[in-house]
Amino acid sequence: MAGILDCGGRSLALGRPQVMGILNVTPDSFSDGGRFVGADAAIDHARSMVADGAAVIDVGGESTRPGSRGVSVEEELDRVIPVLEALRDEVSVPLSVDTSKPEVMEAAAAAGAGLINDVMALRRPGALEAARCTGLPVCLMHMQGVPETMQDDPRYDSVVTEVRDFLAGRMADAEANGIPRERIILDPGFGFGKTDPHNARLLAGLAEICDLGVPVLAGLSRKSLVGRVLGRALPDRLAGSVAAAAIATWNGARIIRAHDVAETVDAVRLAEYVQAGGIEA
Ligand code: 9MG
Repeated sequence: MAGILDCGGRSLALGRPQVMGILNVTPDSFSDGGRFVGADAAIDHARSMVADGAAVIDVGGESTRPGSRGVSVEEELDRVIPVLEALRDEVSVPLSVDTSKPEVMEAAAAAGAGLINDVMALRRPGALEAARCTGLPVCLMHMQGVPETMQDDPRYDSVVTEVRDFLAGRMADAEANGIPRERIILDPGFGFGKTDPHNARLLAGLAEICDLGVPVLAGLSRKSLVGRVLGRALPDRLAGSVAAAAIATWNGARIIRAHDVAETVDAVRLAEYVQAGGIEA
């Protein structure tokens, strides 16, 4: 299992669980759409997430919330590239780019991204090749269907087994295409083509995904699972998101993707401490 992940020359220390701060530069993301679209607002927010303990910042220019439609390559480039270029001089932690498009992967790497976060797990034509050429680590996420329709009627016979097998297959494909295992992160994709019971089973069974032997990323922050189970509207999902982060950490996740970084870092550190039997990291 990874100790230090080389993110284009910046280190992500995965010897302990870390928090990835979410920076959506989209006008329509599900929980913070439009708030950080301008480069100045994005930089301020990234700086404050790093001060709160984020070990990596994930910059996304296309919403992947249920029901959302994609944007063009040009639109996505216009949103993320200026922000990455500005951020690389403003924060010292690795920058991740949340994209499925090969053109954006390559341009983002040139603009300072050190990690590719692909919710399509490099399934788009040209994505495997683009990711390999950047030499950057990649997060491969599971999704059943596409964002526009993925929540219509997701079905599995055995969700944990199917998600694990899919991720193992994508990892094998990446390795066969020149992306070494040491550069791979896996993610079960909470909320991406899954009902609440599917998400619950995946969270409880996360250790089976971790058994694939590479770091696992979990993203549950402010998601509908939290909202529906607890009966909470978007502004009131902090406590549920933090609880989900603690459970994911306890079950082996090494990177927690979160909006509310300070609170999530507390939850992750507490889970880590208890798991280590009360020994400080
Ligand atoms: C972009 N994005 C939204 N939710 C996500 C999740 O759960 N994991 C990853 N890797 N990316 C996500």
